[in-house]
Amino acid sequence: MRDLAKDPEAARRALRTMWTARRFEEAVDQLFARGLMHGTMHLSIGQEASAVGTCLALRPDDMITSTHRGHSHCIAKGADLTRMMAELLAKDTGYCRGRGGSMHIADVATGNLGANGIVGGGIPIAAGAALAQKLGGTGRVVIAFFGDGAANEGAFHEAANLAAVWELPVVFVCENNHYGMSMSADEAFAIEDIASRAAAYGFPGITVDGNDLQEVYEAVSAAVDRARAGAGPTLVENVTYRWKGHSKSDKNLYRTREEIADWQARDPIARFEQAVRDAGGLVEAEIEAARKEATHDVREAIRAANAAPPALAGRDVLLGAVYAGAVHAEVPA
Ligand SMILES: Cc1ncc(C[n+]2csc(CCOP(=O)(O)OP(=O)(O)O)c2C)c(N)n1
Repeated sequence: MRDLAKDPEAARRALRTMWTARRFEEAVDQLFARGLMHGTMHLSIGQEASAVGTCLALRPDDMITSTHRGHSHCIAKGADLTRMMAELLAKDTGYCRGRGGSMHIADVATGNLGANGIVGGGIPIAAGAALAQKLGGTGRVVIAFFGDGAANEGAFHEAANLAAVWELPVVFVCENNHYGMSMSADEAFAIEDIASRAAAYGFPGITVDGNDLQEVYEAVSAAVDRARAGAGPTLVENVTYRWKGHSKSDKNLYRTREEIADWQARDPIARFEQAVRDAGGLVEAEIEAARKEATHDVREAIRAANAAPPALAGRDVLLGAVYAGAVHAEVPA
């Protein structure tokens, strides 16, 4: 298995992508605080190794489905930063022409079948997409990203069962960040590892340190190889932590400052940088360059998105994006 920290090209790409995800979310956090961004959003700061390690194990034509906490998944799969930023700033050049916001970014061109505001909603979509790949003989694999809370949804269990029975080329990637809103996973589960649920459906499950890029990459790579070989699904549980609240309305009253600080000390990006230093994959100036490039890319995305025209509003525009033509024509004024 490739050692990402030793491989200069892979290390550079991984660092730049993790920093881009981090800087993007720090920027939208600030834009929101300044009243320049509306609605809500869910930040995945602290979870970057899960998104990036997983997508590094994919081919460009493989696919993902994402969640309400999906910025880093979109970025790791190759989404255009300016179109993402434009979507969050309600601009006409956004992925949904500014009508969807943070939770509705889909980018079929990079294999991203969409974020999803319905907890667990992306899991059956991934299984369905995997069925299409199997029937079409495309050799592509589909990743379903979801949280610990989603593992208690019926959608997870139904999709897991069908994927197992039909040996679908899908990998279930559970990002166990310890909370579903304010509900601690310790209270929501009577099992130690969410990965153990795979056994109930007859496929392998593995729990890894989700803040360790290499561990995530290795586990998902093995699962992707298995799926591509026609052997069916795997459940990979990435144990991680979100530093910020659940969403913009979260007062963070259900966990302690000490707990958050403890996890911040396990920052997945700082850890990988240290691994790269130790392995000699990149010199300090190259590590610094990856950080700077990410900061620059995010600034450019904000600049370009700010300059773009606002999303169009009005009844016809909005209904036109929801209903097919014939149905639209019948909606009374
Ligand atoms: C079907 C459904 N139920 C409830 C909600 C409200 N809701 C939004 S996010 C969330 C928690 C999800 O937790 P988890 O799956 O662990 O993901 P995380 O937020 O931790 O990334 C809930 C209950 C929803 N959007 N959809």
